[in-house]
Amino acid sequence: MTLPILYSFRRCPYAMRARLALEAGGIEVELREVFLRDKAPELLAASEKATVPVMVLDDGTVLEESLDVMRWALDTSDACETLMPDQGSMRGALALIERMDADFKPHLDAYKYLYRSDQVAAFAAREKALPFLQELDGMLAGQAYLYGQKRSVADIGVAPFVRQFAHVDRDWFYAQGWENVKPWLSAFLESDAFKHIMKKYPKWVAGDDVTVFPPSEV
Ligand SMILES: N[C@@H](CCC(=O)N[C@@H](CS)C(=O)NCC(=O)O)C(=O)O
Repeated sequence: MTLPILYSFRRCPYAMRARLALEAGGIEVELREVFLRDKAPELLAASEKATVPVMVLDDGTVLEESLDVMRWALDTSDACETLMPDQGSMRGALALIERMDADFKPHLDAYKYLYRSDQVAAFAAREKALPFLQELDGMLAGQAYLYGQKRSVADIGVAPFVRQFAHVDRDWFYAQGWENVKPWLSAFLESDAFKHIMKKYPKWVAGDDVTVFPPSEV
């Protein structure tokens, strides 16, 4: 049986959420670790835009967006049940992820990329990212996860980006209020699922043995 192929990059938050959704559904794929500065020709042939993650299914279908990989995992496995919010709806949880991509991620990118070269601009971008974090903090009041007391698709879709935001300047991040976001992020970082999907792999080249993801052990 041929497995779907997942082109992935360990540290990419989009690839993380795709891997988390696959892991939640117990879906096995052939993982091909990509180096962004030296992308495999096979990735470039499968996807013109060649961002990660990219998933190539058995029938040749190519999923070029992390959210499409997540939706595919929800549709084809137990992930739909495992990652179903216990408050609100799956649709609402997915909409939160889309809103994060549109309203938070651009400011996160500017903050991260300008941090070393232009702190005034970086801090202005950081300021613009704050309303979304404050919204998350409000959602997490009195509950462990964004949509209740169980992990849902929203948590795995959003947390990798909050991690990236926190890591730009950890001292500053952990000195802020966000009394609900901080424990939520810590629980995510310490979760078995996160450890499982963060296993390190060497760069894939054609001819390598197949790497099956999720790994049987971390
Ligand atoms: N909208 C895409 C964005 C994916 C994305 O931008 N991934 C980054 C890495 S985190 C990437 O591949 N960038 C292209 C590059 O660096 O060449 C998704 O959700 O999958």
